[in-house]
Amino acid sequence: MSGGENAACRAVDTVAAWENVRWRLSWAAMGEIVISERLVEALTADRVRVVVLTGAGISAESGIPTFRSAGGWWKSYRPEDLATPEAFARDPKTVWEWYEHRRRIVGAAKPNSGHYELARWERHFEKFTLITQNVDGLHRRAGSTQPLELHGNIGLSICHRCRQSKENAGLGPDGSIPCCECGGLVRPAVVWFGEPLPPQTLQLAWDASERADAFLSVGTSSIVQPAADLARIAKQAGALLVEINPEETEMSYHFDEVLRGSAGVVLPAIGRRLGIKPDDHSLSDQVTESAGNHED
Ligand code: BJW
Ligand code: ZN
Repeated sequence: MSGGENAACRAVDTVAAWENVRWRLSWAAMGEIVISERLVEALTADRVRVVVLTGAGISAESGIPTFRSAGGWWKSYRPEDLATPEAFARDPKTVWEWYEHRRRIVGAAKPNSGHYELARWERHFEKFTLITQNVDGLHRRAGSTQPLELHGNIGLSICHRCRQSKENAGLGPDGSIPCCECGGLVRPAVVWFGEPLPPQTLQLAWDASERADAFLSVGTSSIVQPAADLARIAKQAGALLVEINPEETEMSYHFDEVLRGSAGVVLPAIGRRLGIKPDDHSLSDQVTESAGNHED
């Protein structure tokens, strides 16, 4: 096929893809979440491997601010002042104050119906991987037992120099920065820009994405790497790619299905369509209440 024909085919594909998306959007605008037959078929296939990647949007309905949408942290603060190793080296107190403030928000928050639905999915699907960019621990509190936390956990702390874990560390009442025996400063156990993700966790996420039959991207702007790449890996491997987000993202066009709505509404709607029983989730928040990562 000539280059010109290739371009023409791509143009037709583009129009068809946008028609598809527009059709879905028009339903969403009418307040109805349309779960396509294609998605139902994919999720009910024998031994289907389901991967879900979540971002800050799934916790928005729990009252935790996102980073980039309306009211998000990066609308009022610069990431380079709060979420880089350079910022911590320059002004550890300001960085700690931001994280202490966020720890208080997370501590007061409760998982929402989106988190609980995904905990049910873990029990429902034989092969299910939950990957999250969130550091708030709400998936565990909702009952998910093995979320792959790509960006760490805000409730935990480590030494910035020797990486040793530290129990219950935080800013002192006088504003002093917690210190390690090695002389290094203690910091929240999260991944900042320019830092590598925990290699084992990333590898597990990568492997699961490579093997996924259905990959659902929930409440993320799909901007931050390498997390955003997982959808691309899944697509290359032939997975059905689904985006759940009330807003369009820079990556929306690459998804096979776009469900415009909040995670707390759309995920349970999918669950109902699949016949996944809404069980009593009042237990799980009590069982895994601690901010720690591996309590179960
Ligand atoms: C709803 C909703 C509702 C609202 N329901 N949805 C290639 C090109 C350019 C740069 C890079 C590149 N590769 C790597 C980089 C650098 C960088 C990067 O990606 N930069 C981009 C900004 C371009 N990446 C890194 O530095 C990463 N490290 C790395 O690559 O290391 C390499 C290395 C190897 C070896 C040695 C050394 C280095 C690290 C990334 C760390 C990200 N950290 C943060 C903050 C720290 C944790 C914390 O304090 O919480 O993680 S940044 C912030 O963004 C946070 C999030 O986890 C992450 C993703 O954000 P997310 O979840 O998508 O949130 P939002 O706000 O963006 O989107 C929310 C969405 O929800 C919106 O779309 C809403 O519409 C939606 N929504 N309500 C459903 N009810
Ligand atoms: Zn140390």
